[in-house]
Parts: sequence; structure tokens; C-alpha cells
Amino acid sequence: MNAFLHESSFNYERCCDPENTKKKFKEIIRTAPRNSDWTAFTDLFQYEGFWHSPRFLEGTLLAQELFQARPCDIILCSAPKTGTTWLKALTFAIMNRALCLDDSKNPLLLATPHECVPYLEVDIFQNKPNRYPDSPLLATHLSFDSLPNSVVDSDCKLVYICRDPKDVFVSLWHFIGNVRAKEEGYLFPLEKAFELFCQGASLNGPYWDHVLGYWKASLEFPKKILFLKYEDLKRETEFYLERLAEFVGHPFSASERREGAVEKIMQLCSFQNLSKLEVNKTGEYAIFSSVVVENSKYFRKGEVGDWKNCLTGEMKDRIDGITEEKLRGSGLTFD
Ligand code: PAP
Repeated sequence: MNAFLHESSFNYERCCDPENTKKKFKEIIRTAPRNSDWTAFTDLFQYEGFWHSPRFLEGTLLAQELFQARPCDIILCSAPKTGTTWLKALTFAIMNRALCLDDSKNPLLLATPHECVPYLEVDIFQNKPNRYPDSPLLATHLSFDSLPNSVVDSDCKLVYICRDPKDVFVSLWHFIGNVRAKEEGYLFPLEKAFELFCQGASLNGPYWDHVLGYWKASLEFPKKILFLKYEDLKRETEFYLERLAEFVGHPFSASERREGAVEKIMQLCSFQNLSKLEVNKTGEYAIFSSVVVENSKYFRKGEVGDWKNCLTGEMKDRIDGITEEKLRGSGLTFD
């Protein structure tokens, strides 16, 4: 049943006792609550209160055991479908702006944002890690409480992005349909996906718990965690881009502003631009061995409020009700 462990591409060499560590992981996965309802995608396993695909879970366990954050690291945190690709591109461009603003050298023209900023729980412990040389940037879909201890204890910084749960659900539903395969036009049943999402049994769900974990941590550690909303970033991109640059320690100088560096990065990382780049239109990204996603699937519409095209009034009310109930008293809203 745990066949994925046999075809694991993770590198256990850094563990003190690799065989024992593998055994321990198999046992965790054997005994973890399992949800097989996402028949089009992969079984999900519950670990530390959140649902994971087996590959992400295996990588999570390795990261928790081995990852040593450096004070200079910057980790982009998010639940899936909340704007991760965009945040990766923006932060990468801010931190490597001399390269990114030069068309003859710009890495974002040659590699997808996911290749430029690898995932802590999948890419770093692969046999061929794709961490960009010397880059302090990493990303993760882990919940705040599941982050490796060194991330919380060190002086590294976290940037979290979240999004209206209705748009997250719709984006996820389309994504699952696309990943499912080459069956033209296949879409996982909307009602079933909706039910699973509302129950919290979605990738890295419950979504609301994911958001709340980082929200509360950002209130407690404002210098360590920058909390962003996709909708704010869309509405006031320039303002939040400047804030992001300052937070990661690469503020724009007056002369850079005069020369239009902020606008250029906004334009470079815009949905319109990224989605038409050859590197993002072609090729694929292997999330795990059985699931390979075409790069273009990370760029669907990039709009706020697309849920209106998919959800019934009843569905809207149900998600809004959960959001209201879960976030009540937290100070966070998605209005
Ligand atoms: P991931 O967690 O699988 O990496 P993520 O990037 O978080 O996915 O989310 C994808 C969403 O971001 C898509 O939203 P949609 O389905 O509602 O369209 C995608 O279109 C959107 N997106 C990707 N790039 C950008 C961008 N540059 N600007 C705005 N939105 C973007």
C-alpha cells in the first residue's frame, strides 16, 4: 500500500540512521488517518492536523528531522492555490533584481518560479535538489505548527500569502481536474470537491486552520512573519511590493524608484507577462512521480472573484459561514 516509499527519490543520507528513519516514516504513514475520496488525485494522509499527499508528507518528515534554517533564509509559506507562484516570482525578482531586470540574464525567462524557488518539503531532500545556487529563498505549504523547529527558532524570515477561501477552492478544483490527466475536459465533481474542501480534507487543509496558524504567529512575531493577502497584492501591487522588498532586506532606493525598478518587477511578475513566457507555457513540473503538472497549469486566470463563475449562492453562503465562524475574533477577514 505504501509503494511510493519504494520509488522514493528522497535522499536519506544525511539522517543518522537512514534505515531506521525510513522505517519510522513508513510506520507514520501506515497509521495516519487516510482519505481516499480525491480519487482523481492522490490519497491524502493526516499528519499534525493537516492533510498531505504522500510525497509531501515524506518530505515533511525529512525536513522536520534534518532542515537547518539559516538566519538569512527567507521562506515563502502558503496553502496551495493562494498565490504561491506569484509570490515566488516577485520575491525572487526583488532579491535578484540586477539579474532579473536584464533580459539577457533574467532567470525568470529560463526557469519557472517553482524552479527558481524550491519547496522545502519536496525539492530540498531529493537526490538532485534544485535549490538555486546560494539563494536564501525557499517555499513551503506546511502549516505553521509543522515547520521544522529550526525555522521557528532561527532568525530566518517568513512571508505568508493567503486568499479568499472561495477563490482558493475554485482554483484547487480546476487544478485537480487538470492534474488528473490527459483526459480531455475531465473535471473532478464540483460538489464532491466542495464537500471535501469544506470538511478540511483538501491538500494542506483545513485551509482556514492553515491561515489562522500563520495569522496568529504573524501577530506574535511581526518582525519574523509578513502576512499578505492575494487580494491586497492585486489591488495595491506597488505598495505591497515595496513592503515585501523592505521586509526581505532589499528595499528599493530612491534612484531605483526613479528608474522604474518597482514597475518593471510588477510588470515582469504580472500574470499577463508570466503566463505568456515560453518557459511557463511549455514543459512540466513533477510534483511527485505519479503526478506531473504542465507548467501552464499554474497560470489559469489570476483573478479575484472567479468563484462567481463556479459556485452557487448556497455554496458561497456555506464557505462564507465557515470563514466567519473560524476567523471570528481573530481580527482577520476576507471582505
Ligand atoms: P501552487 O500552490 O500550486 O503553487 P498557486 O501559485 O498558489 O499554486 O496558485 C495558483 C493561482 O495563482 C492560480 O489562480 P486561478 O486558478 O484562480 O487562476 C493562478 O492563475 C494564480 N497566479 C499564478 N501566477 C500569478 C500571477 N503572476 N499573478 C496573479 N495570479 C497568479
